[in-house]
Amino acid sequence: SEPDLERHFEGTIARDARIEPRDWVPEGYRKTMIRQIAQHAHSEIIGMQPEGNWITRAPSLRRKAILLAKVQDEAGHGLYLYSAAETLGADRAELTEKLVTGRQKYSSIFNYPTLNFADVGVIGWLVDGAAICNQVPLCRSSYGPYARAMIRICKEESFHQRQGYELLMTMMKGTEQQRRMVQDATDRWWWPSLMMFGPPDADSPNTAQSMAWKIKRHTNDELRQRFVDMTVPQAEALGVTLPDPELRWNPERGHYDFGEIDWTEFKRVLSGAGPCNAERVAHRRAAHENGAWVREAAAAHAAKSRRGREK
Ligand code: FAQ
Repeated sequence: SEPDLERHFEGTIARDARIEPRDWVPEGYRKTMIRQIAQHAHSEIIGMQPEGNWITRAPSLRRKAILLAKVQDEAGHGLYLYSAAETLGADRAELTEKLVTGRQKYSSIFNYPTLNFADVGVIGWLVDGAAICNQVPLCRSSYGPYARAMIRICKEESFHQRQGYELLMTMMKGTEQQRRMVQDATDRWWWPSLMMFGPPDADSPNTAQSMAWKIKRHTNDELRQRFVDMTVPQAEALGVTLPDPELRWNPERGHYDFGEIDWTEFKRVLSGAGPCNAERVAHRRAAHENGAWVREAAAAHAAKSRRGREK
């Protein structure tokens, strides 16, 4: 009966055990989980574009091989996240339809352009760094298929972060112009990276419920602070300046203080008016349409094999 199912669900959450696809879940939990997983999957897929832009122009075979591997990993992450959403009853074709018609979100960060090759390094360092910070706690998320997907994704994200940092270290040991490129890319990506963690806790409509359901383990502001604290020493080791005059260690709090984030910019990007929103969605839509024949052929092949087996 419904109260029994509800008690079982609440008990599973309280015991810190995982919810599995066979388990009954309240409709709100299902909706929230599908929303977060779908947005996450879309982010991985759209996130292939900014760096994909540099594959044909990587400065060496080594850099090209690394970048290809990274972008392919992102496709893989998107695919198993879509599979995780399917275990909750979502339809993958529908999720893609929602993405290409602008009805479902993906991370704000991927609406910024990649202007030079240092951007590839800075995306690895800051964007993947922020992603790891946000996603390591999600390995303990209450929904089993999502939590397990996160374990492998985080392992690959740490490779991505390392490749970015190593690329930047190399550039910083290079010419004056290369050092300027790294500083310029850092200046452009720092604030958008902080926005990846979502709105401040006071303006985050989903946090309280997602924490109660143990989907999220920390609030947006907690994770943002953790990221700042982790990144400042890395910037020092690299020899770049983070573009925030208010950034300083606060011994009383035991954390770095930092300046106010431009939330109007964040809202603008979320509303679709960021520098690359239209381009990213149009590119994804074109790729989806151009791939229609592959889906049709795969479906025809599957139907034919099924008929063969039934004979
Ligand atoms: N961009 O109430 P909250 C990657 C939305 S990493 C766009 O705080 P919530 C790896 C939010 O969804 C990036 N939308 O929401 C990679 C909600 O929308 P609604 C992907 C944002 O869910 C690296 C509304 O605002 N990572 O892809 C953003 O509790 C390099 C209100 O916000 C994940 O998705 C934003 N930045 O917390 C790939 C991680 N922030 O209600 C390629 C999993 C918030 O209208 C290259 N997701 N919104 O549907 C999460 O941890 C959470 O969903 C948060 C947001 C923390 C993102």
